[in-house]
Amino acid sequence: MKKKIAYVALSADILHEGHINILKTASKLGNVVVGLLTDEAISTYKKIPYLDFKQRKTVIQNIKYVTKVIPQKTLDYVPNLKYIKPDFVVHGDDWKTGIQKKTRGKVIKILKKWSGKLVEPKYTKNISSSKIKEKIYEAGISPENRVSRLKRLINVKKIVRILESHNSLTGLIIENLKINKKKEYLEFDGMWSSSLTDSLTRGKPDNQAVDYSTRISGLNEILDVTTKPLIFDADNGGRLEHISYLVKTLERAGVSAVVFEDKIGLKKNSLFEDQKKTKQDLIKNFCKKITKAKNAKISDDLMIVARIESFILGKGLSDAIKRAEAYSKAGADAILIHSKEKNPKEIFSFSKKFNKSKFKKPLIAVPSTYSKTSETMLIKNGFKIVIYANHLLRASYPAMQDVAKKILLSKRSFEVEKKISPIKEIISLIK
Ligand code: SPV
Ligand code: MG
Repeated sequence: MKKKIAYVALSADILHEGHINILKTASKLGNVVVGLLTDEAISTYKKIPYLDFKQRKTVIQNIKYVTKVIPQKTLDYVPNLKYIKPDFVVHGDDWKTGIQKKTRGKVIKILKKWSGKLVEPKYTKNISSSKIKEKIYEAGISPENRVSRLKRLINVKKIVRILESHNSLTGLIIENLKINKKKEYLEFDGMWSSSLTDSLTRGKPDNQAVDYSTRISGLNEILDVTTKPLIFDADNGGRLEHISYLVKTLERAGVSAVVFEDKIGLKKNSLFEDQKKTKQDLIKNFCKKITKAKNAKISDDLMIVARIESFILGKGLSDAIKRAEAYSKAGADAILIHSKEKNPKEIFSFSKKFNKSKFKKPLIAVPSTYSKTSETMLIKNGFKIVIYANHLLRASYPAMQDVAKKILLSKRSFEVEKKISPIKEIISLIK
């Protein structure tokens, strides 16, 4: 008689005795087929796994209770169950409540079609991958691990969501904010170290008056208390001769991507209307910078990003494309195409063309002025990373100004109490 089949779906990023218990139970019922959740499937409801699909597969298929491993591409079991028609599905009884309740209902319904059975061993108490992961996060992250996370996110997520961080507190907001909205799990994937907000928080203009050493010292403070990847805005990188030192320092700190912009001369923020005095670098010279940066880094995972300012300077699409292809050939791992228009027309015309090029690389958008453009639209138009480049600073400035004004006018602080964090909350914000 043909041996029965028992199906078990697993993420299996961090294995513990709970998993083994499930697999052992399943193996007593028949041949165990593991539906191993793909990185993409996992990223729809929690952080991407530490180990990628291939690594997790190697571990699982070598467990003695397992007969076969197949990918499960969605959280929903139904497509795989329809395909395999297992006699049993085995899952810990913890999913009877909480977010997995619906998935469980669907499993029961589909199993009925071929008289399959759901077997639910008692959940192993006091052990869960999430708890182990929390402990790992508390211990921090190695620079190597942080550097590599951005590339993995690009491979797994439809779009990688980055928010500006100008100090440790803003880093912690990005690190910890999680929202479960209906079926969707939402979080920021990483941080943007912005030259604009790094300058403004120090009361200086965004013209490189704040030197790299100062910025890197702030950066290290952010990295001290976070684990998510960080993209560093390096302006134009300074002199060619200095670029390799900058890249090495940033890599050692754990930065995942360094963005160089193709402008020369005294730096002026790209969002100013008047760009008359701003000059763009020669393609040839900027390519040298990219190559220099590429040669300086040690890890394959650190991304060198070329930022194109053609649209900012009123040059057209063909100039932007010509530069993108040259920078990509010179070794850029991604292209940031900047714009200060109110709508995304020009950057979408760029992505349409560049994504057909044989030199195509992942595209980054910075929708500061075209903020009506949604992530869905960016995905549709072929962008892989979105950077919200200045929003936490822009949020805090009017709030602080308002409170300062009110105290001045009221000649006491009672009137602002309702608008600010209660003392009780602020003193215990950092545990
Ligand atoms: C920054 O945030 O510093 C940037 C983006 O470089 S922009 O301000 O638009 O130039
Ligand atoms: Mg900048």
